Amino acid sequence: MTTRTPIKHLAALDDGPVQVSGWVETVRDQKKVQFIVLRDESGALQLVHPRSEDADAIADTISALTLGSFVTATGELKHDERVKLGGIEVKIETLDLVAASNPETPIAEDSALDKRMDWRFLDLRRPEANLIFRIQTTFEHALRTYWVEHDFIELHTPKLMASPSESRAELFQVPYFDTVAYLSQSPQFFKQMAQPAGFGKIFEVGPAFRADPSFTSRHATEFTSVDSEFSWIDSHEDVMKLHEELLVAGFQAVKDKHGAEIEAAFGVEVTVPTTPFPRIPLAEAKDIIAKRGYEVPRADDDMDPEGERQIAAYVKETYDHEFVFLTDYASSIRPFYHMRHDDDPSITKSYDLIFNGVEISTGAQREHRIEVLIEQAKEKGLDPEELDFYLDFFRYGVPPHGGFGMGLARVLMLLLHLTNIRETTYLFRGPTRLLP
Ligand code: AMO
Repeated sequence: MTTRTPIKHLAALDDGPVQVSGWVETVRDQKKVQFIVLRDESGALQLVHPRSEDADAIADTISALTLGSFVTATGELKHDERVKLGGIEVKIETLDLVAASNPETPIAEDSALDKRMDWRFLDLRRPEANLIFRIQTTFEHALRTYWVEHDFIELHTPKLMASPSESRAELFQVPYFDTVAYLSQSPQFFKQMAQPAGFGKIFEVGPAFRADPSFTSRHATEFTSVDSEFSWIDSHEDVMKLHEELLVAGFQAVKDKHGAEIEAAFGVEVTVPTTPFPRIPLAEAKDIIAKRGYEVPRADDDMDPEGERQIAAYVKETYDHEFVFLTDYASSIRPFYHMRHDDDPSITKSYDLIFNGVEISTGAQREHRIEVLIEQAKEKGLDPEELDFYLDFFRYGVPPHGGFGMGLARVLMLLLHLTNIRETTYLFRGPTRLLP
């Protein structure tokens, strides 16, 4: 039984004997005295060893230490304001080399991102990387707490499917006994199925797969999708309300718990967004950015990444807000399951949520009237027979409902002003990355 104390708890202890474990970050091997900076998951600590004139086994161990090795030390904790690292140090009494590291460290602080990804387990030893996943834990926990307190049920929908879940584009196909299966691109159909199942309000945080061959800073072939879906809505406005309340809960928790650390590590002040977030119909957003001199260079009615940055800049200047809901996307560019406006079927009751200039989410009210749904599927060139299992949900009655899907790594990237979701994904998956 070990009596190891996490490093961050040492400062609160009185001077006296302690045991610590972690990996060796640096060694200063001087003639009279040796220093080790030891790091664990909670912080860093200076260990000190004054060399003895006689045979000195501890000194020999320290001299032979390779950086990154895991060690356990016991010794005397001493508070001393002169110690730069937290005002404490531990004078070594015993030192055990528990697991030695290869002497050559394959990455350095300035290594290229891709190289760091090759050695992700070493890259993640950086305290900022460790912090990112603490923030993610806090954020997800706050969202879950919100959902649970509001009577949502957590689901885990299957990721092996008999049909595409979003579209034939970006679809992974896998051999499945005598047939083929597809990897789920989104829990879309199954989160909707929870409505005729009578669950009322559900959420899921789970993997989604897209066979997207592009190398951008915000696309992965596997990502964590944060999804929610609920019944008895009047319009997509209700979905946006839930969405913004969840984000406020998540950001508040992150700010409360990590605000100071985030400022120190990333130079970013976390802003808890005010509600309601600005909402701008897409057509209006395009007019606004056109007036700012940017015409979206697309043949269809969609927005592009530069347009998203432009409208975000406008919203920041005008409303001092980091978020904007772009609403009412054209039916021509939205999936068949999005509900269209009664008075103008050329636009959908849908939105994209933009955070600091990048899309983090899509949401909508869904079409729940079976005849309309079939018509819309046909119009999109889909075969209703292939969708029959999904259409069946609606043949037995489904109340008005809606929901959203949100990319977790994108939220973290934008929250911390990082430039790539590879930094905020534990193990990134892309077209040329399946390792580690
Ligand atoms: P959409 O396809 O817009 O909508 O995806 C929702 C959100 O998921 C994230 N995302 C991705 N993140 C990383 N890499 C990718 N390749 C990737 N693709 C998407 C984005 C995006 O905003 N079923 C709908 C959601 C719904 O209507 O409920 C859907 O999947 O942050």
